[in-house]
Amino acid sequence: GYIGKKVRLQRILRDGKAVIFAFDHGVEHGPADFPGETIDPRKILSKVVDVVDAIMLLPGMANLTHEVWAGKVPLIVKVTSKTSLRPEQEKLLQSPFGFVEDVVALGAEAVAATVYWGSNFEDQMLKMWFEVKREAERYGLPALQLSYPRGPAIKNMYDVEVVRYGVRAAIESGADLIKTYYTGSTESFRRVVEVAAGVPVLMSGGAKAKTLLDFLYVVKSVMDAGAQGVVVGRNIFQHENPRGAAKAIMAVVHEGYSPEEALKM
Ligand code: FBP
Repeated sequence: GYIGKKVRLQRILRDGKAVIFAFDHGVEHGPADFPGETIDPRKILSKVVDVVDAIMLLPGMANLTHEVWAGKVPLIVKVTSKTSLRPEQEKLLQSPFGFVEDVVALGAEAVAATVYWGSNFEDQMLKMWFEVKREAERYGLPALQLSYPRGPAIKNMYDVEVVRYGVRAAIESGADLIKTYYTGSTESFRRVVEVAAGVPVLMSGGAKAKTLLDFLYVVKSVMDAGAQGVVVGRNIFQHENPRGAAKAIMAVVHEGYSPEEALKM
């Protein structure tokens, strides 16, 4: 095959690490996630596009905001989603939210898709994932898997054994980048990274932490565990200074700054 996938991956992971700004919450959580001026996607994106390594958007938003991001930062387009308006019993399923062709047409460097491992809809989600994967391979696009174990048999989705299972399943299904949950400690996250067999592991940010310093400790911990970076949404765009928050996270991931040093920047 051609080497496009490798070339594009290098644009995202320039020094082998990456901070990706996730901004797909408008569908998954709805407008309630965007307080104050963060309701204007162009405003929030313009504050971080020259700071982070990549941004992850849904297709419509990527198209709408191209004047803000194009030429400034690599784009990752997510092609699965769901609203939280759907019935409870169907919340463990995401639906197709665009095609790999759209991702290429948007000028993106990678495609992203969610898999809820262990959900009642695992079968459907895998069909979606492999469809994305097949197309992505044809175009030389890396595929980021949001590897989220969630389902009736999973008691604690942050449990290290559960997260490890999701990561193992992600590499077995051909993920080129894996986004998964923090397991609560450096030691346990080291075991998560170990199971990825060299495929880059990025921690999923989660709800806004009490303080930025608290969040930077988590970022530091996953980097100490050998992870390749983080995918962060709310801890950046819900912060009073999104640009400052993004810069501090970058300093911990790329420069190995301590959380305290990063905060002082
Ligand atoms: P956050 O850093 O805000 O958690 O963003 C990461 C993310 O995975 C988004 O890509 C996604 O929209 C959201 O979290 C989903 O959150 P959840 O499934 O936990 O409601």
